[in-house]
Order: sequence, then structure tokens, then C-alpha cells
Amino acid sequence: MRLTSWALLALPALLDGVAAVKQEDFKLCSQSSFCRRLRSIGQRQSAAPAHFTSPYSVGPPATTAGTIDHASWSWPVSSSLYPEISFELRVDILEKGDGIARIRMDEVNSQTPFRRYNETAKWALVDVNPPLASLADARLTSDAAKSTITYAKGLSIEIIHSPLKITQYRDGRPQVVFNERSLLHMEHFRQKQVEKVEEGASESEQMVLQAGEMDRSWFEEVDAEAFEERWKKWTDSKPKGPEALSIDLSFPGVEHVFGLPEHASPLSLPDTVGPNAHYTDPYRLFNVDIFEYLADSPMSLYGAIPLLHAHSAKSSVGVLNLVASDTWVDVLHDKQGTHTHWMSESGILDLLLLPGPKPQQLFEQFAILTGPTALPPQWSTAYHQCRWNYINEEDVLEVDRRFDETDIPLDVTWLDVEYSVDRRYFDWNPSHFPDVKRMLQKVADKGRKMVAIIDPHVKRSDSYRIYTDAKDLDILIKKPDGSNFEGWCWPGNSVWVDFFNPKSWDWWKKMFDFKVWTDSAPNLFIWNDMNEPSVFDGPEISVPRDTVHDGGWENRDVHNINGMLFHNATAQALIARETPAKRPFVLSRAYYTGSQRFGAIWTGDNMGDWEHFAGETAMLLSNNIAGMSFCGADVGGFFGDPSHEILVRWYQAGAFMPFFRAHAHIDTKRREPFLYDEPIRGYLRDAIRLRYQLLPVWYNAFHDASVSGAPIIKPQYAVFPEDPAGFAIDDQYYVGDSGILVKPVVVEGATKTDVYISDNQPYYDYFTHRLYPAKAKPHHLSLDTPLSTFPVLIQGGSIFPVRQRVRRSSPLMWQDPFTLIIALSKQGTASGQLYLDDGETFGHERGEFIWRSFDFSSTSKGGVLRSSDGASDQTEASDAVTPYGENNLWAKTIAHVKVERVVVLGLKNKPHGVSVAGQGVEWSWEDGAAAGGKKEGGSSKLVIKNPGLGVVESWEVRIE
Ligand code: NBV
Repeated sequence: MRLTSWALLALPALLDGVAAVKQEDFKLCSQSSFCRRLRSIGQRQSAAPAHFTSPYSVGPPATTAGTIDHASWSWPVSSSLYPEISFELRVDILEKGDGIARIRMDEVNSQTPFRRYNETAKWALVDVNPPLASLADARLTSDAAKSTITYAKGLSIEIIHSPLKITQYRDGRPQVVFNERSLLHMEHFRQKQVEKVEEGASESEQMVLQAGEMDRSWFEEVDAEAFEERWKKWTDSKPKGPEALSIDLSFPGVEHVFGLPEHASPLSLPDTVGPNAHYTDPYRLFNVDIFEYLADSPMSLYGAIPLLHAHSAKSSVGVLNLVASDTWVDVLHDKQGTHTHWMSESGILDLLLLPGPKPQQLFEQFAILTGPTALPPQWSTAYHQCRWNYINEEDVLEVDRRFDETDIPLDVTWLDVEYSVDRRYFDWNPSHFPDVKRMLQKVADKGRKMVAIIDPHVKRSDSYRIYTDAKDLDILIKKPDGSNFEGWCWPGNSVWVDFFNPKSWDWWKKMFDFKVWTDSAPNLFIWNDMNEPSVFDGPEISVPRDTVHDGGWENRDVHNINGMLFHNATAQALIARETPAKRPFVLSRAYYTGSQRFGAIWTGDNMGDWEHFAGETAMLLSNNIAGMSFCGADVGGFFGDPSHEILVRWYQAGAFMPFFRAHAHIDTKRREPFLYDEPIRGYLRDAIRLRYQLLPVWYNAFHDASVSGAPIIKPQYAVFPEDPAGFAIDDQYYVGDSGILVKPVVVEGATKTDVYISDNQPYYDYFTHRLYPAKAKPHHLSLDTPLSTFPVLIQGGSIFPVRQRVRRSSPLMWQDPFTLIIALSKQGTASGQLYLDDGETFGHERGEFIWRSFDFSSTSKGGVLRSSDGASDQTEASDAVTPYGENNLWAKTIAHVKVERVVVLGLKNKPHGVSVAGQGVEWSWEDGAAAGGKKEGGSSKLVIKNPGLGVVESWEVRIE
């Protein structure tokens, strides 16, 4: 490994060579005092379940609490272990989202000066206090033993008062149970000496206690580190003392739980405890900069979304645990269902129960709470070429030129840290980039963009304006003593802006103003790396937990939100730099619940090997179901020099990742696709061109995500929620609602690949149009996968638009004609859509878009294809979009754009004629198998040529 001198200075992790993650840089649960304490509660419970009773109980609902006429009720909570401490439980039923329930609990009337962190919702939710259902829609009944809330569509919540247990039912069936295993424990604030009094009983004395004799030791074992924790060379001062929160959530009858990104683990989360434990540690949610992460591990990565889907063939529910501190989650499956134990270092309980009852509603409900994916600029859905680093202007323009020369499309070229002087981001190295604007203009001339990196660490140098400004504005993250926190990162000694501080927001916007950042242009966009944040000499490569943010909150409380605020601030700055505003593009490495509102993320520093490559699909699917759908993985792998075979396979997979970017470490060999000889170059080109042909499909999917929160790529359980055999499948997926089913080939030397088919519909090979007939039972197809190809199938019943002509960048294709691909169902029907707008402004929010619905119905003679307005189909998650009408300038601008070709696969009989508005149009026919038949083979194919159909208009094509 080659190390540059600055890298030697800056990055201790690099000194370790390329071996693997330094696991010892990150804590195990057993090395973290709160996790140790809380996990042992779970262990004691499973050792003696019959004796284990929750000490928490609630009194009758408070009559004065809550809003008078809305569905919000509160109960006083006490713990028999600490009768002197008071808590409050509040349950709300929300107005939107088919009966989302919110359960909150906090300590009240604390005798200490401390508060638990209660602002996670402020950053994660679009509305910190989502509107409540009215009392006409939700009712509370209560007696001494329990309170029951009945609300939307057969849903109810039962609160057993003592010991406290909360169950959400649908139609009388329990869906999720809170505190079923009595693991609820909210550590109250206390003085240090109180702890000492409790340090009496030895471990053996504690464990012989019988039911009803449980004492504090069952919940709070002696912990010398509760008030101050040492780990390696660091001391965490813990000024508030212990304040951890343990809760358990059980899902009766559920065999699969999904979510909790980001982990390199299967989509259906395996056990972390019990006889079938696949991992020994719980899944951890704590944003970290992890170097060469393991391919199969519950360890923390760069992002954290505390959302879980619990799914069975009967129903799905979701839980969103709004906590931003270090959180670990144990998972256990048994005969009763799935049990989860959530352990967080700090924060209140703020739990949202998403009622489902199917995955599709979970996506909508999550989007109602946290916002859907922002519709990105269209070009950002095309191909991105990155490398650490394109070193100077010549290098950038040469890469750009060689893409053209080899006929490979490209939209974006990226610049990593080396573009800057001394890692002072914004400041271009003048000897390498003497005329930035000239370079950007040359790139822009081809319709292309650039992205430059801006990391959150700020070089501590009085000659760097970002530092002096931020210091003068007093917006830096602080040490516990109030001085500015300093740490070591790329630029050497660095400080970090506290983006929780509102003063930082306007200032950050100014930094991107074209008058301030003069070496910038409208086609330059931004990459925010290292925003966990990464601090090379900090505990777990991050800021110490006792550093302080705006409002006096410790990093411990807000850790997982931090990166999202930087991402948001940069996105807002890009929006502010132009009038009228353009959509921003910002790639972030760290993320949290709600980051989908601000831009894309990627899965960080993966290895260029088969094992890591194979794991990416599940990681991307997990992000997608948790709302973070604009995501991708470094194509080719960040570390290492991939073989030709893995590179080709990675490009094929990358062409079907929502974010499609090749990237490589500075020490790897160059691997731009044009560098290879045929046939490799051709395979890489084919993959990229395929992405360009399918850009309309991707834009449809992004649009759906931006309206309803639907994942851009959908795992099998989300598409077929009633087929249990598909629930654990995480190596194939559907693209939006296009009906395109993809399975990346991730096995070395694979010449055949199996694809699982759930439904009783025919499937068609996208490339060859081979037809695989419908089968009554779920089954596997075995497809040939020489290096030149991979499984891309079309589900019968689908219509999707493609653009056959590929140009050197996607904006140049904006007025090219479309081809509609129609793959008939066995009933001879199909449907689909086309969403189009200008791809870069916010005009779509004012109705400047077209959204067509296509529908193919079969007739006795053939069939009819109709194009109609699709804009009327709005969902609750979107409030900005209005149907288009007279003033829709965009529709006028593209009125000349046509559907130049319609391909119908699977028709039964050769037609006699094809007509539009009574006029015959040109067509051709190939015999082959029909959609409804049993014969496998080439599909029948009708190609309608130049039917003269405007994309904007409503029309009918009749096949007779
Ligand atoms: O900025 C350099 C790299 C970047 O290329 C990569 O994509 C990030 O994940 N960055 C991490 C910093 C450190 C890498 C060892």
C-alpha cells in the first residue's frame, strides 16, 4: 500500500494496511457500560422469565392532561423500585397514516438539574407534533386494570396498568407488544452517592430473589462506570450520570423483521441472542467511520435508522424508535414470534407504531412522519464517475473526453479531497486547478456536472475563512468546559461546526453563494463525507460523547442526527445559491431518519471482493425500506483492484442501484471503463447504456418515492407480502412499480443464476424477450448468465417507457422520443406510467410536469392501449404536487416529444391492423409464445412504428 506523507500523519487506521476492520476501534456491547447494564436485564429475564415482573405501572389516565378534543392521553407512571421517582406516559393517535400511534414516556419532576434529550422528533419528523386524530375517531375507555383506545380500521391499543404492558391489536389480533418481557427500564437521573448505597448485594445474593422480591439489582447492576467511563485512552465524563433506556417490543406470530439500517447483514435480521444467534452482539446504531467493514456483521456503520418492519403473511407493522443516541437492538425469534430489545444510552421514549397492515402502507406511513425522498435532479440518477482523486484540470477533461471517445455516457465527474489546498475545502489547489470556471464550463458544455467534496472537519488555521468565521460566530462543537473541541482529521488539527446551532445555517448558505465561492458554478454539486463525524484521534473515530452542541445537549444525545444536519445545511445552501432555485444534489455518508429529504447516501468504504459485493444488495434494500432510497455502493469496490469479472458484474449491478457511481481508493489502479479492452469495455459500456435507456423507469421510481415514500428498489416481501417463501430473499428486487425484476450476479464464475418468481404471471427476459410462462406455484427460473448478461426480467402486466437512443449525457436526451415496452399478463392486460418534468427546478411543485398512465386492455380481436392523465392519483404523503393544467409550461415545452415505438410482448394472435384515431399505422410482427400460454420460448412481438403519439396527450392505439 502506498501512503502519502499526509496520510501517514493523518490516519492511524491506514497504518494498519488493507487487512480488515480494526474491530477493536469500536466497542462491543460488553465494552459499553450502558449496553452491558441493559443487556444483562434481558439475560436475567430469559434466565427466569416466570419470576421476572416489570416494576412499572400506571395510574388511571390523567383527566386534566392531554388536549381536550384530540386523541392524546397521559398516565402517571411509577416504578416499584423507585417509588420516589415519577414518570409520565402519553399515547397519541395521529390524524394521518391510517392510525399511527405515538407512545412517549419521560421522567417528570426530576430533583436534578438534568433533562432527557427530547428533540429527536424535531429533526427526524416533518412535523414535530403531527396533527392528532379527533375524539370522533379515537376513544378511550378505562377501568382500574386497563385502559383501551379504539381507533381507525379495527385498531386498538390496550394498556394494562400493572405491571405496565401495552399491546396494539388489529381486529383483535395482537400486532406489537410493548414490555411483554418486562425489559422496560428508564434510568432516572440521580446523584452519584445514591449509587454507592446500592452497591451492597453481591451478584449471587441478587439472583436468588424470588418473584415479588425483585429488587433494584434485577434492573441496575453495580456499575463502576455509570458516572465516568474509560475506554482505551479516553474518559467519558458523563456529567448527567446514567440515563439509559431499555424497552422490549414483541411481534406475535412474526417470523421476519427487516430494517435498522445501516448494517452489513441480511435483510431479514438474524438472531443476536438465544439458541440460533447468528451474531453475538446486538445490531448497533451509532454512526461511525468504519474502515474496511466486515461483510456480515451487526456492527455500526455510517448511518442509523431506528425503524423496524415486522412482517408475516397476515400483516405488517412498523416501529420507529425516535432515539438518536448509541442504540443496540437484540433480536430473538421463537415459536411465539419475534422479540426485540432496544437499549439506548440516553433520550426519552418516543415510539411511533406504524399500523400497516401491508408493507406498502408502512412506506406511506413512514413518509407521512419523516417525509418522502426528495425528487432529485434527473441527471443525478444517471452515471457518476468518481475516484480519489482526479488530480487536475487535464485529468478531469481527459476522463471526460475518453468517455465520449469510447461512446460511454457520463453525467458527473467527482473530485475527492485532493482538489483542495491542505484539505481546506472550498479552496481549490491553484497549481492543479488554475481556472476552475473554465473547467466547469467545458464540462457543462456537454450537459455534464461535477461534484466536489466538502467535509465537515475545518482546518484550524487563522488563514482559513471557514475557520475564522465559524470561530467568530461561536458555532463550533464545544468541549464540556466550554472551549472549542479540537481533533485530528484530514487537514491536521481541526474543529467541527455545530450544525445544531441555527446561527450556522445562514452562514453556511453564504459560503456557497456564487459571489462568495467564486470558484464555483451552477453545475458544481457537493459531497459531504466524514460527517458521522469522523475524528481520527477520537473515541470510536468520532467526537467524544461529552462534547456539547447547541442547547447544551451532549453529542451522546444527538450523535446519530449530527451528519443529517450537515447534509441538510449543504442542500439548503445549494437551493439558496440560484434564483429560481434548482434542486440540490448532495451525497452524504452519515444519515439518520429523515435524511431522505436532503439527498443521497452511499454505503461507504466497501472492499472490492465478491463477499462485500454480494452483501450490497441487502444493504441497499434495507435502506430502501427505511425511506433512504436514493442510495448506492461504490461500484468496483472502494478498496482493492477488482478483477475484470467482478468489475463487469459490479457495473451490471450498479446500473440497477438507485445511485450509480464508480469510486476507488487513491491507492487502487485506475479503472475507468474506457481503460479496458474488448470485450470487457463493451460489457461495461452495455451496463451504463442500459442505465441510460432505462432512465425514464428510474425517474418514475424516484417520482413515486417522492410522492408516496415507496422504495425505489423493492424487496420480494414488499411486492409479494403474502408469499412467505420470498420473505428472506434479499438478492433480487423490483425497480419501482415498473415490473422490472433484477438479480445481480454476485458469484464468481457463475454461468447460471436462479431467480425466484412469486406470482402466477408470465415473465419476459428484458434482453432476449424470451417468455417464461405463468405457473400456479412460486418457482425458480434458472437463467444463463455468461459475463455478457445477467437476469433482468419483466413481470407480465407491466408497461414502462425507455429511451433507445443514448447520448453522451442524460440532459441531452430530454426531447428524445420514447419507446413503450408492454409485457402482457396472462390475462392479456398491462399498465404503467411516465412521469416527466424539467429535471432540475422546483417547477414540478407548481404543476410543471406530465404524469401519464398507460393501460392495455385486451379485446376479442387484440387490445387497446390508452394514455390518460395519471396526476389525479395523489397520496397522503405528498402535499406539494398539484395536477397540471393550462399553465403547465413544461407540458408545452415537450409537446413535440413523441412515443416513436410501442413493443407488445405476449399477444396471442397476429393482428390484422393497428390504428390511432382511425388511421392505420406501421407495424411488424414476430411469431412466438403468448402471455397466457404454457409454452416457454421467444415471446410473440408486435412492434408499432412511429404511431405519432405525443407524450403529453391522451390517446388510444387499437390493435385488431
Ligand atoms: O475522501 C477520501 C475518502 C473517500 O474517497 C471515501 O469515499 C470516503 O468514504 N474518505 C472516505 C476518507 C478516508 C478514506 C480512507
